[in-house]
Amino acid sequence: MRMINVAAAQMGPIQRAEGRETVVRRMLELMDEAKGKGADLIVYPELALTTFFARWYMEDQAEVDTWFERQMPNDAVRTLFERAASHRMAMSFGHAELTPDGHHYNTAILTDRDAKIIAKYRKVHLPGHSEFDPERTHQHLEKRYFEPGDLGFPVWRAFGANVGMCICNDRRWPETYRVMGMQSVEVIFLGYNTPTHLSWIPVYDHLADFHNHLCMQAGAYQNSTWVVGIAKAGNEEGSELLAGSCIISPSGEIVAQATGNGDEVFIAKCNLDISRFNKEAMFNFAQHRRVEHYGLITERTGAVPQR
Ligand code: CDT
Repeated sequence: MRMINVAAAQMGPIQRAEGRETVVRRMLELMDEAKGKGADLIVYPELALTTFFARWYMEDQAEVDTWFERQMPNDAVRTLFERAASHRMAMSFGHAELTPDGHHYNTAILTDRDAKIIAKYRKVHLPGHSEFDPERTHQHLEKRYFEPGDLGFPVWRAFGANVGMCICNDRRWPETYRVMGMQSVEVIFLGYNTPTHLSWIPVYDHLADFHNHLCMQAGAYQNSTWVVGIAKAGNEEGSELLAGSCIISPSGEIVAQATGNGDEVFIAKCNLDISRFNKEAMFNFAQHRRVEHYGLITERTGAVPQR
């Protein structure tokens, strides 16, 4: 049986003035706790090293760039990599990436059990807007500060499994999971920073938790894969972020879940072999997909109403 003990490391809020060193200390505590629970791998949220800076409008690019990592690993996270290697624990976390040739991405990495980076994903579906919006109590300027990821949705062979990653808003799009499903993905790691109140369209605020689980559970079931969804949660700079971190089995069921909205580790023993059940039955793609009818999905971006 192919088993992997996955630790979900939900993080509480990170305030703007909180330096990376302080945050890394929190991440180390979570990692040590995960080690005590027997974890093989730990998953942290999107933009795990800083506050969700896209809520602030900034015009000075030099200031914006202070939120980005120019190298990974770097001095600020060195201890995290060292501790992971000494625990023989793989890890995944999100950070803002500034490449040597000046590109800005919302990125997640995956390391092996020697803390060597073996996979990198760059967020494809960037939500929000690119200019200051006076209607909003908090901005959501991901389209201003990041470029859409240029790596697609790869699936890597690691830990005896087919592993994929995506980030936050990606989880709301069925295409995200299906492209990985087409590569026989068995476990997906994803971190999120989700404001519970969207001031410009508050109509679904009360359903934030439901929608979070709905899309991840559907993605897991329809592609017969484990999904590990990890929040940065709680009140960050006056913006309330959703909690609800969870580990979802290929059946679509939540098998482990955070209990609060702060720093918290919980674990699930994920049997990768059960992802075969529906890969060979209900969602046996080779037998049942009808690609001749799916063309519009890649031909069109926006919906065109019928006349
Ligand atoms: N970080 C992120 O992608 N958050 C989005 C909220 C978008 S509201 C403009 C999410 O889908 O959770």
